[in-house]
Amino acid sequence: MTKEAIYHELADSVLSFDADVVVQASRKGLEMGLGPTEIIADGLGKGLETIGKKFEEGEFFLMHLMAAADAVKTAMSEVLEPEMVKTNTETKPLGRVVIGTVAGDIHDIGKNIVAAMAIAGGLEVHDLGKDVPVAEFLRKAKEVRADIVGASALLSTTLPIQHDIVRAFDSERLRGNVKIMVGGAPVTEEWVREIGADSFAENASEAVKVAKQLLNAKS
Ligand code: HCB
Repeated sequence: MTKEAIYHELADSVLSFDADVVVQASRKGLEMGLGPTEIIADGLGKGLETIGKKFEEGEFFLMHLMAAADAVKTAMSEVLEPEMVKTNTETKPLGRVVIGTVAGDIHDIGKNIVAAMAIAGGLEVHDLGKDVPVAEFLRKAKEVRADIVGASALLSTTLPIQHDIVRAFDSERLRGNVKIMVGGAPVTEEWVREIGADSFAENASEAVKVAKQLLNAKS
């Protein structure tokens, strides 16, 4: 079986809206030698993208988004996250990351993947969950003396909250110590420049790479 064929099978499994089918396809992906990030980025993520498009076009409804998201979350917690975390061989964390999905936004699949990959990459991760107020990002970052804050946003209506986060850290004069990495499907490099964030990442492995670059730049 080619890699492409497994990617197709993974993407199609999401369109079954059945957690067992997605779990099975993910296990098969691992058995065939794919890494958990590949399984998500090139397989399950493509399935979610298709569902998002069909939702936009009116072919699918909210219940479809919810069922697909539940199925992917099951595969992540049962199969993929444990695999990611297994690869962490660091004994001392390389740096501290506070991460969350911004206020008004409950899309947390991508953020969860970034958090799991960051742990696997040897970072100490404080996951605030979803729908997180700006003040909570600030409070937690101060409490744990975070090096990096990761803010995820998936909606055009919640994207501006990333700007609010940058401004909040600016006004508390924390930007020297805390680097801000934004992410989520609608985030572009242009947006990062516009709001004055430190960086962004298109996917979870990129996020870990960027986080390590930000840490190196700090030290
Ligand atoms: Co949702 N939804 N949704 N949704 N949803 C999107 C995002 C649309 C694009 C679908 C569409 O219309 N085409 C759309 C947004 C349009 C827009 O604003 N321009 C949309 C909408 C409209 C809505 C509702 C408003 C629908 C409604 O109620 N009428 C509603 C909003 C609820 C709310 O948040 N207040 C809603 C609800 C839902 C759920 C709950 C049913 C479900 C989310 C479940 C969950 O997350 N627990 C859902 C889903 C699943 C989606 C789609 C289909 C998939 C999102 C996803 O998980 N992608 C999405 C369609 C799409 O995005 N194409 C659709 C896969 C992950 C892996 O990608 O980009 O999140 P990611 O993360 C990447 C990457 O960005 C980066 O790394 C991750 C891993 O590789 N990254 C970071 C992410 N965060 C980072 C942080 C960092 O610091 C660094 C990197």
